Amino acid sequence: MKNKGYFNCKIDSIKNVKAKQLALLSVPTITHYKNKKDYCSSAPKILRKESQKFSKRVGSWDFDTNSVFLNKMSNIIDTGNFQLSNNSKKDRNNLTENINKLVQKKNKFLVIGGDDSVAIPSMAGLEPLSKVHIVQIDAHLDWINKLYGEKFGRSNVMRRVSEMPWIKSMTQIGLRGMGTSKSKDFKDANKWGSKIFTDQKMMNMSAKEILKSIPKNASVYLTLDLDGLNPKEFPAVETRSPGGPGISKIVEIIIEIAKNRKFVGANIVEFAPKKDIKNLSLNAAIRLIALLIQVLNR
Ligand SMILES: [Mn+2]
Repeated sequence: MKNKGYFNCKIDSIKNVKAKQLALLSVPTITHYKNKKDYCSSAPKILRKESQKFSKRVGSWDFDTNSVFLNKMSNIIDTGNFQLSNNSKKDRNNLTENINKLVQKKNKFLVIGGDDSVAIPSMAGLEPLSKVHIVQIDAHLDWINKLYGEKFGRSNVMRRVSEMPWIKSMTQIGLRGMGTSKSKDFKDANKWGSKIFTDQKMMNMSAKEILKSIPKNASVYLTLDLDGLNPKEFPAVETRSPGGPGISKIVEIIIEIAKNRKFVGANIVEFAPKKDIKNLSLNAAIRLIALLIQVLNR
């Protein structure tokens, strides 16, 4: 029997993705910090398998998007598991090249990680768009230049992205407590022009208000680090940061972006399956992936 993809969609090579189709990419962690263990490379396979249990819901009413769930199923292509060599630079370039080709063909895409380091080569692939706004949801700033001798790891994401000429602006949502960022990192983010909505700042803000930070004529890409969510709703992350936006807030933000901006793609990263509690996060991740597929597949 032929293998099935997310929600039982078709699996095909990334080279065969046709015009206007939505491409799903499953990418294990590419760039590890030295001496840090791998905690989320198993995530894409677990999420795909879980999503297949929901394939019976195809045709159900989706209350998040007010539309029929997976109405245009044939438009969704699961491009299979991204294969890694033992050379992270080569793997990053390979991912970037693949995404660059999709973007050139105007395909929308969703990257399912893997840890947050996967977001760097993904956003590098947005180059053909020339004017991109990044929305990052994360408990952490991720503006560290170099950590444990590495510049392309999960804490370096927004700094690396800020250096890409096609990334013109960014909104960072959900920051709280203290991570590994220093005051210089925060100053640099501000100086660059990042619009920062800390957990405290956004607490009583609607998604519409937050979206005012996003230029109307930009292509919008969402980088969703799941540790940005309240760990009481999403415990399966390596670093649990108490507080933060819940699933409903994230859903609201995604729907607003999809409705009012040019939404071109997203990545969802940092699901650490072993840290889950009674499948709470697994279910939440499926809801978010389903939503992203729904809104990107229009
Ligand atoms: Mn994070």
